[in-house]
Amino acid sequence: MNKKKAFNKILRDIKEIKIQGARNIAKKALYAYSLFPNQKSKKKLFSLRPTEPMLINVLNKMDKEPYEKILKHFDESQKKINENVLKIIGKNKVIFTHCHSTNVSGALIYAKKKGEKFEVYNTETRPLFQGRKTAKELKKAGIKVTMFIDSALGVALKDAEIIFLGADALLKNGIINKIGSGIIARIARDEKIPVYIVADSWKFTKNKIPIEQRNLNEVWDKAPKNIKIKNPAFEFVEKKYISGIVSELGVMGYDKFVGKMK
Ligand code: RUB
Repeated sequence: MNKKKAFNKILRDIKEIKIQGARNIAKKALYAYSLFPNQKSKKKLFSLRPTEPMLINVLNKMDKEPYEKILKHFDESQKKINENVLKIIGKNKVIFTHCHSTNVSGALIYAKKKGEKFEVYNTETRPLFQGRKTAKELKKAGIKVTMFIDSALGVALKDAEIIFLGADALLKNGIINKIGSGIIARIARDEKIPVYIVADSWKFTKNKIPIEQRNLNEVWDKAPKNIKIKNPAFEFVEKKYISGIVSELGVMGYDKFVGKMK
């Protein structure tokens, strides 16, 4: 495939959510940008997924550092995140997660390899069912997984002892992650279940981040006219619901983490 075709394919795959999750999007966008490192392609890549500051951060880094060095960060950071998640899994037997996050799945698979004994409850994550991706990945690694429909998450959380959620954006006063994360965090607070955000610090931004609204057909294809549909892909979770953030920088309270980002 020639460079132009490869660039356009990445653009399309990101736009059509064939490439999903903050980290995968940032990695692929970084590669696309390495093919055409100019302002025009940067602008195009920035416009694809408005709720993904990691994409913006890595492309901006490319103006100062070589591609290979930035690329290395993803794996090096994941290794540290894995070790940090291992520190807090403890004796928790039932771990709850939502959607598909490479930061979360990677850390759980690592913990399993290290001999930790736990099982995972997860939600299917309509309308695009990213929960199935998580379930398949974890199952393949030998982790017992139980999947729930999204509206059963109140029931699923009754058994959960710890919650790991990924993040698309880390902001000063909280995080943005897949739609559903907000209600999970609120139930968790009522039920006194700790919520940890497992995320690379390069997802942090001081900018205002819009919530991406996705195609309405995802919710109801050929819906009757005059029915209004909304399809927000993500939502904000205030820091008061977050027990800690697990990044490559360690496990810390939210304010301490933000302090390190200054
Ligand atoms: C994915 C999602 C993930 C974060 C973190 O949403 O919300 O939790 O992006 O993922 P979508 P990662 O599937 O709609 O992109 O840890 O892989 O960066």
